[in-house]
Amino acid sequence: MRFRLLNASNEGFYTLGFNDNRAFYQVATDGGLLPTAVSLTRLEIGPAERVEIVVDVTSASDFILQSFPSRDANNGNRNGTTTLLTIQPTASASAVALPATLNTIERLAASSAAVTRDMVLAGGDNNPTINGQSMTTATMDMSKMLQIRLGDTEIWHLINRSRDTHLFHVHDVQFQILDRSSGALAANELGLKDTIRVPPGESARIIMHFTDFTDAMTPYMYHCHILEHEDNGMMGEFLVLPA
Ligand SMILES: [Cu+2]
Repeated sequence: MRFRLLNASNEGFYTLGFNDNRAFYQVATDGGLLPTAVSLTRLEIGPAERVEIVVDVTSASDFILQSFPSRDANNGNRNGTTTLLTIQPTASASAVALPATLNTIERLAASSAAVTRDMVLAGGDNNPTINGQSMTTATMDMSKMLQIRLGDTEIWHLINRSRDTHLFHVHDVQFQILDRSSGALAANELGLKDTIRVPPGESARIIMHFTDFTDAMTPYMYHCHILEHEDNGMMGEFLVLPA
């Protein structure tokens, strides 16, 4: 059975798994299917992230999709185990093999980027900033928006200098995660994303290609998807302009 899961919490993280620790497959991220299914027993999902999983529901007895205690102590810490869904298999359930290849995603090379921008995430819960700026309605200023040229590939270097985990979210495009300061990317980070977890003290680079939707008057947003951070100004805007 295939499940589409959205973490719609304002700030809470979920560490998903099953009560009998059965393995399941993650098959998709925010922006669609992964190249191949990834076998897991636990899957962390932050605010606004989406995943799709496939689980074999042939079973002699009921089993439970639950959230386990989170390792993320900074945001929405969940210490307990929470029941999310009890699955009651029926006799007619039968297993089907997953395809070996789910999707073909051409990896964007760092060398293809025309522009690299640093995005320094700093401040506390009440005064979070991106590159020293806190966006409020008073500071919304068309002349200060990032300007992105249609057709360009850009790298954004997300540098977390705060004590919180942030969920950096970009409108308009899906991006690829290029790399992380913490080490090699996990197999389930090789899909298309629009929201990325950046833990405190770490950095990550994302790469994206702007192929459509120019408008000189209507900006897109980028922001932390922890709503308390977003609402306190951890947000910025960009315009996509004709080349
Ligand atoms: Cu944040």
